[in-house]
Amino acid sequence: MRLGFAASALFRLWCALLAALLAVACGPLSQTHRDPGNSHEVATAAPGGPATGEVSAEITVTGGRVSPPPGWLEARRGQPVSITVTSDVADEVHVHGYDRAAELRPGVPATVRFTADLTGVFQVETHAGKLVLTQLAVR
Ligand SMILES: [Cu+2]
Repeated sequence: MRLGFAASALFRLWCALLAALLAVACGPLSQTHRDPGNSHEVATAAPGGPATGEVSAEITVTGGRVSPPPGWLEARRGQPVSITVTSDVADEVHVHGYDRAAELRPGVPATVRFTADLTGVFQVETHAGKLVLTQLAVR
């Protein structure tokens, strides 16, 4: 009896913990949430040149539609990345893994800039609209 109670209390504690973890999984102040994605596909991509210049993307969100349609943004490790997003509604753009975010005001372009020092595939999304803007592949 005693053991059963302890076990169920532990179970409930675990559930609460898990729920808390899930709740913050995509919050603006969340810890890095890295999506491994199809990293093997990236590995088979054609090798790029030296890490020079800036990799940049300009993305527009209008009426819940992403333009250009979500694709890949490829960068070499160490390359500077610049992602500019213009949304017709207030939102937040978030680069997973790098955990960079920028506030989006309606019609005002916002740019997230960082150095691609982590390899992998990272989703770039909006939080309110829950739209995938692009996938950043760093190798
Ligand atoms: Cu996110």
